[in-house]
Amino acid sequence: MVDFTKLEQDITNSLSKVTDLESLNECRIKYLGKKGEISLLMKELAKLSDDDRKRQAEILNILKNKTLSLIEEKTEELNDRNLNEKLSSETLDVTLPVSSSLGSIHPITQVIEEVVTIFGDLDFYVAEGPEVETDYNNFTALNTSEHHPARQMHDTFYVETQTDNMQNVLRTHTSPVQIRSMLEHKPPIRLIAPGKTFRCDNDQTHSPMFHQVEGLVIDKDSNMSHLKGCLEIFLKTFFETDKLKMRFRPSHFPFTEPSAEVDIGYTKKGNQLIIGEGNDWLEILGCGMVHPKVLQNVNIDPNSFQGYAFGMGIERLAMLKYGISDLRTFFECDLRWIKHYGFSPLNFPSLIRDLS
Ligand code: 2U9
Repeated sequence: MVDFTKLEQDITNSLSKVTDLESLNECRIKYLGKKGEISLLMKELAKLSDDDRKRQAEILNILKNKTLSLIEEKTEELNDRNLNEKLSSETLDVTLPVSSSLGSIHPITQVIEEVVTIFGDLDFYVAEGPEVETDYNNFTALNTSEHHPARQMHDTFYVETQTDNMQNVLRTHTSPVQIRSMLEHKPPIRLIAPGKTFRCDNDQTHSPMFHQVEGLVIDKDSNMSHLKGCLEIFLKTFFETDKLKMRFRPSHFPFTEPSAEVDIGYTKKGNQLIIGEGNDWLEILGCGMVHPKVLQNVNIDPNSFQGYAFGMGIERLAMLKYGISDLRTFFECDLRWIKHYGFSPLNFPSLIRDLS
């Protein structure tokens, strides 16, 4: 005769001692698995007389259900305990000091942030656009003729398209952002467009991917003196100097007329460049009054509106301000380089200065 009372005590005892899900499963197998004690007793029922089978089956069913609900209770208890342990071990102590292995800000990001801050103070907003552009937005709308050298294969990355009637390119400058903005918004316009640009060129002084920031102002009476004043404030604030020698040299761009290139004075002290003073000149940016044909291309009447535009390379600004001598190091992802030239994300410099 089976001692059901003892079996029930064994089960309750074993389950009360269980402290983890693995031993709980072992317990379940021991009593309820295919060859478990309760399962085997169930199989033995067939051998009993009708009366004994009925009586023992009833007891076994009660025992089986009791075991199942004890296992369910235990599973819930252990899951709750595991969750609480996990939650308390993952608690974040926000009062702990900042980790010393914090990453740093890449000089390109830093310079873009500085440029955006300065032009933001001058009431410019930031415009963005796609890096894959139509040939029309990148060249045609900007008065760059079919046979302009900038369109040649060796300068431009052409992107394969499904349709033959629309050629796509990787933008060679951020100017198409301004084309899109002028098509979307009526003047007055006052924007800067920072971002990645691409040209099929790769040597010591050229990278196939580089960064530019361009600016555009369109209003009823914007003129060359506004352009000069704006660039002077920008350059003085960016290079953190009130003494800044500047000169405008006549130049040519298809999208501006007249056009100019801007140089700033510098001198060398040992290995260091001192920006602003001295008798030597560094080319820093290009600019001009927006060509009337460009305005016409975006449905702005050149007899009612005029504007100025400028463009500069972010890498060049970073190299001059932070003494980085090799363009290629910007994109080598060398951890030692970024540790040396990178900026603390917690120490963003304020560039707001009183230039009056
Ligand atoms: C529109 C109209 C005019 C943007 C301009 C330059 C001059 C320029 C170069 C500087 C260094 C590019 O990175 S670089 O090689 N850029 O010299 N960019 S005027 O003129 C525009 C832009 C958009 C609609």
